[in-house]
Formats: sequence, structure tokens, C-alpha cells
Amino acid sequence: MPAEPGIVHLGLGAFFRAHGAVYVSRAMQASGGDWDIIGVSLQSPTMRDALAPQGFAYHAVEQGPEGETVRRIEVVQDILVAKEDPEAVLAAMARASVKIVSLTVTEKGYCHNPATGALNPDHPDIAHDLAGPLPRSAPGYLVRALQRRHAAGLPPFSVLCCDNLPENGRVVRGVVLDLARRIDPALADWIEAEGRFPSTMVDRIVPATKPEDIARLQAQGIEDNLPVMHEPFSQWVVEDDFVGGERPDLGAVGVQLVEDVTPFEHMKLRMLNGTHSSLAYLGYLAGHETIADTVADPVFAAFVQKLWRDEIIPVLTPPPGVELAAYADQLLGRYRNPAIRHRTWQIAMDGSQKLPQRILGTLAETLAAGRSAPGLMLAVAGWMRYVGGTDEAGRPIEVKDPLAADLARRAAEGVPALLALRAVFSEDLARALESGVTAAHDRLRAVGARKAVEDLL
Ligand code: CS2
Repeated sequence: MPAEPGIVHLGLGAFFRAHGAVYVSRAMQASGGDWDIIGVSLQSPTMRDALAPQGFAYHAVEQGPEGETVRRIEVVQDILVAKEDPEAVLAAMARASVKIVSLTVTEKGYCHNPATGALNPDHPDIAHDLAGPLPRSAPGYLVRALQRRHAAGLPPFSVLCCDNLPENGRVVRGVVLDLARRIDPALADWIEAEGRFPSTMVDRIVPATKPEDIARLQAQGIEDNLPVMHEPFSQWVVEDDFVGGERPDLGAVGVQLVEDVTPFEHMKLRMLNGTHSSLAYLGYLAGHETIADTVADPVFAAFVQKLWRDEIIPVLTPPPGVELAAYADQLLGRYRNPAIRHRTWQIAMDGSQKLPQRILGTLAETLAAGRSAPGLMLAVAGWMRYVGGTDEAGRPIEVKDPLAADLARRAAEGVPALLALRAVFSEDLARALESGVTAAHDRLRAVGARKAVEDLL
């Protein structure tokens, strides 16, 4: 008999398998506890089908510039596919042994308005989840499972958001309370009083696993249908605020447990993810396949350093004990790691959900201080070129974004139509950006991404 699971993880993908699951398994080795994980895929059976034949164990491969280190991870007990059997997922989340429900469902999985952080009640999955007890969305699963626990007299689980959203715990709390209140105000009151939603900052670069990665392991005698590849660096900053104080001994394995994660989240989202997205759009347009390829070009390496130095760091408050210039140097080293083949196309995905917290916050604060930020304006213009769907050589781009069709229509109309997208740009910011982004967009069309970047240096 396996131990009772302590965690249900919604959205079990490569990132959590290479990050949170590794910490949890090391914490159990260090200090014990029943923290086995039941993974949930909301949509696709791919992960379950790949891992079930190997008992849900898998290998996490650390890729450094000097070689690879392989670690076997055995903390996942089972994987459920919500679309096939929503009842089984709710039953797992309502088990008394489950103390934490963690999530990596990507930015769009919270069914919120990225510009404001509030639940989007018109989202089709939310409309579905309001109409009946078997949900489709991540917020729907959280609310319906909490409803079961409330009815059964169990305490709520802690909700541990591990997505790249600012104040992610507060965002998911807001979305859950809003949805719960529409279903049953007494349930919402209970969650508000008893529930815990610690915010977290998660960081590890985890490119999608490629067929050649699987083949390379196989050549070493390691059979794994779906290993995960990751860089050596890893960071997890977690607000230490769990229901009944119950959590794995994360502090024993290097997780930073803090009172307020906000300064860490802002630093990471703006310095790492903000430049990742900037390099992804402009690098892709310039014909680069990966981030490492992009920063191997001295023009882009100088560009990203300029973004940090002149545009991002000046409006950022450093977290306690962190020197932002040193953090930037470390980031560039991570981007340069040639073993990590992280595709610009992968990072370019879902830009409408990512831009506000990664780039637009910095831009708004810079403009409000009466300064300009030409590099980030060029990045926004790069996103606009990218979602237009044609690269600089006239080839089609496969744009992945929940708003892709709307973005393509607006891109055909021009910059003002994209700036009028209120899910991404507030009215004030759109006005402040209009002339700068239009000029940057014109430059991109006229001279191409690489030259436009070079001209800014
Ligand atoms: C990336 C992130 O795909 C993306 O959008 O920017 O996945 C990034 O690699 C991680 O947040 C690093 O911690």
C-alpha cells in the first residue's frame, strides 16, 4: 500500500516535475512526512499515458554547461485526467490526507483578466462551472473540492500557486472567493476565514523535453518515456502561511520561507520573465531558435544588459539581501547555458497573458516617472509583429495564444487596435505607449529586429 497522498497538483507538466516535485521529494528524504503527490492533467492524457507504465517515476536531468546529472524522482503516486473523470479529481482533492493543492496551470488557467487580476465571469469554463458541480476550470476544481470538504467537516487544503503571476496567492484567492460567492456565499465566508493561499516565487528554466533527450538517456541505459530537462539553478520562495502550518519540510532543502514574497516575485517576473519574453519575440523575429542562440549574438547580449540596467532595475525594489546588478549577471549566465535548448517560440506563447506582469508594469512605472524605456517599447512592438503571424522572411508564425484570432485581426489593423485590447493594456497605458510603440513597430518593419535592437545600443 502506498502512503496516503498529501498533495494534489493541478497541471502536472514539465515545470512542476523539475521544480516543486523535486523539492518535495528531497524534503521527504530529509525529514519524512506523507507528501506523495497525485498529479492532475486538466485536459490531455499524454502525461498519464507516458508515466503510468513506469509507475509514475521519472528522471529529472540537470543540464549544465559541463554535462548532465540524472536524478530519479518517485514522489508522484498517480495521475488523473480531469477531462476523463472529473469526479475522481474532486474525490482526490477531498481526501482527508490531502493538505495542499498546488497548481501550475499557466497564466491563462486562472480565468482572470490579466490586466486587473479579477475573475472573468464571462469565461466559458467559468460559466460552465457555475452551472453544475463537475468543473472544467482550475478555479472550479478548487471551489467544488473545498465545497466537499466543508460539507464533510474537513479543514480546507492550502492552495499553493506556482505560476508566474505577481502575488499569485492573492490572485488565486481572489478568483476562488469570487467564484465561491457566486455559488454559495456561506462557502465563500468559510474559505475566506479558514483558507490559506501562500504566494510563491518559482524559478527554474525547464525547456520542453525533445525526442533527442529521450534517446540520449536511452543510450545511457535509462528508459524513460518522458524525462524532464532543467538547468542547475533553482529557487523557490514561499510565504509560510499554510492551513494548520502543515507542509513538507521545505526549509530543509533550500526553499526560502518568508513573510512577504512580493519583492521576490516582482524581481523575478520583471528581470527574468520580462527579458525572456523580450528576447523571445525579438530573437524569434531575428531568426534565433533558442534563448542561448539569441544571447550568443553580442547585439542581443548587450540589449538584454541594457534592459536590466537602464529600464528594469531603476524601478525595482530589491528583496532583502539581494543585489540586483549581481542577479542580472547571474541571469545572463543562465541564458548563455548552451546545454539548455529553450526555444524562443515556446516562451513567445500566450503573450497576451504574460505581457502585463512581465513588461507593462515596468513600462507604466518608468513612464509615470517621466522617463522613457525604448528597449521595452521595442519588445512590445516585437510582440505585435509576432502576433501578426508572419516572420521577417515572410514565413507564417504558429502563434499560440488564447486570444490568437483576435490578436491577428487587430495586428492587421495596426498598433492602435492592439493597444485598444483592454485585457492587456489599460486605457492610460495605451495612451502613454502609442507614439513610442508605433515608432518602434515602424522601425521593426523597416529594418528588421536585429538592426532595430542594434540601433538602440
Ligand atoms: C518562460 C518561463 O516560458 C516562459 O514564458 O519565461 O517558463 C521561465 O523559463 C521560467 O519562469 C523560469 O523560472
